[in-house]
Formats: sequence, structure tokens, C-alpha cells
Amino acid sequence: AQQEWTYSGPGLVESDWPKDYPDCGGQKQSPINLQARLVRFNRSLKPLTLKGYEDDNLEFSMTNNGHTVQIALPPTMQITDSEGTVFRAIQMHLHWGGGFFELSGSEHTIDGIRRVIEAHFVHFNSKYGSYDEARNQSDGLAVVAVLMEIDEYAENTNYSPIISELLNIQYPGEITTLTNINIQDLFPGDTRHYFVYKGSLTTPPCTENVKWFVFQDSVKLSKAQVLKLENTIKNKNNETLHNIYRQTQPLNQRVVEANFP
Ligand code: SG7
Ligand code: ZN
Repeated sequence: AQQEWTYSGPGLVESDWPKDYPDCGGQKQSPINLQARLVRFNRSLKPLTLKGYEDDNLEFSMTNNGHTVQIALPPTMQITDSEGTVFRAIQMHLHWGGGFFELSGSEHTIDGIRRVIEAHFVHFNSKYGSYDEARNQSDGLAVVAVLMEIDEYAENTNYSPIISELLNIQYPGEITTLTNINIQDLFPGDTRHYFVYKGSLTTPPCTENVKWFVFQDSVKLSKAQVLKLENTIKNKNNETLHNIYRQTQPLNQRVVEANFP
């Protein structure tokens, strides 16, 4: 029987993921350190086109799945990449740090610096009929990553609907409904510039079929908003979820591109 995966235990700890999930030991894993010196500037990469994201009359379910908080997104929300490939949304979730030392908890780092929070918007290639069909295809997935930082006292009201519902999903399996939220507003104001590379899911099964887009610009949350996220959500052992990010993985033969110098 497979043990439940975790970051630091009890259960299958990060360094042991490859024992039960062989792809986690692969050569194209995520996250990575985005090292400016090694990034290839490609001026022909166009900005992502977002469609269906701006609709603000929708309701979304948000759940605590024991590993993170996750918001279900409809397939009508889609991104088109520079090559014209259309990816449909399935969900967004967050990675954070916290704990006694108030550590940062993003998954990607930039020149070795970890940001406070990282949001992942998971998409599947629209040439497949559903996420389940796409999930094991080599060109199946795309994840758009938003890095977040602290702006001490400035509440980010775009994120307030999420933060204020967290108390209703403290425990794994709990589910709540978000209203009055605009998903496009969860992205940075300027989404033109991004890093792009080929990698994997950052959790088991670590499938190496993810086209990663990491926006250059970050989003800012107030200190109070960050602390509420870091200190509210519990796992199934009734422990507060802290530092739910994977260590950066070797770049190996890959090249990271960016559409900004
Ligand atoms: C989070 O990250 C969850 C997972 C997600 C995983 O733990 O949101 O989603 C579910 C449905 O549990 O796994 C397959 C999948 O989306 C890895 O996603 S990530 O690579 O973007 N971090
Ligand atoms: Zn993630």
C-alpha cells in the first residue's frame, strides 16, 4: 500500500517520494531556481492570452484537501500560449511557509530568493477532452504561477474573499463557496512578462508533462492576510500546514526562457 505523501512527515517524506512515485526522481522536475544568468531571453514569446477569467458573477468552491487550499475553476477559463496552444483551467491552489520563524514558502525561487507565497493555476491542454484524459499525456498540462510578497499594511482586497473564507475550511475535507471574486484579479496587474520552462507537478506523482509559466511581476498581500493563510489551515493530523513547498530541483539539460531581458 502506498503511504500518504508529505513534505516533512509523518508519512512519505519528500526525499522518499521517488520510492513510491518513480517520476519524482526524474530529470525534468519542478520547482526550480530561476537563475537570471542562465535564462534565455526570447523576444518572440508573446504574452499569454487569458479568456473567461474576467467573469465576476461566478461562484467557486474552495476546499482544504489536506495538502493545500484549492479553488475549482471552470474549463471556460483558458489561456493561450505564444505557440497558440489553448489550455483550460481546472483548479488553483497555494503554497506557503510560516511557522515559528515566519519562513517564506514559494516553490520557485528567483536567484535563490524564496518569495512568501506561490499560487498555481493548473490547466490542461484543450486538445484533450478533460483533465483526466490530459493528465498522463506528455503535452497535457500547463501551470501558471504567481509569486506573492508582503506589503505590510496594504490589504489586497482581490484576495479578501479567499482569506475571509479560510476559517470555514480549517479541516481537511471541508468545503466552502466563494462569491464576489474575480479570478483574473488574482493575477499581477501586469501579466506580460514571464519565465517559461518544461517541468513537472511539484507533488506526487510528479508527472513530467507541465509547461510552467511564472510571471515576473508579483502580487502583494498584507502581513495580516499572509499570517491568516499560514496559521489557519490544518492537515489530517490536526497540525497547522506550514512550509508546504517542495525543494528546488536540478535544471539538468533544460533551458528556462523569458520574454523580458
Ligand atoms: C496540490 O498540488 C494540489 C494537487 C496538485 C498538486 O497539492 O492542488 O491537486 C489535487 C487535485 O490534489 O496536483 C495533479 C495536481 O494538480 C500539484 O500541482 S502543482 O504541480 O501545480 N503544484
Ligand atoms: Zn502547486
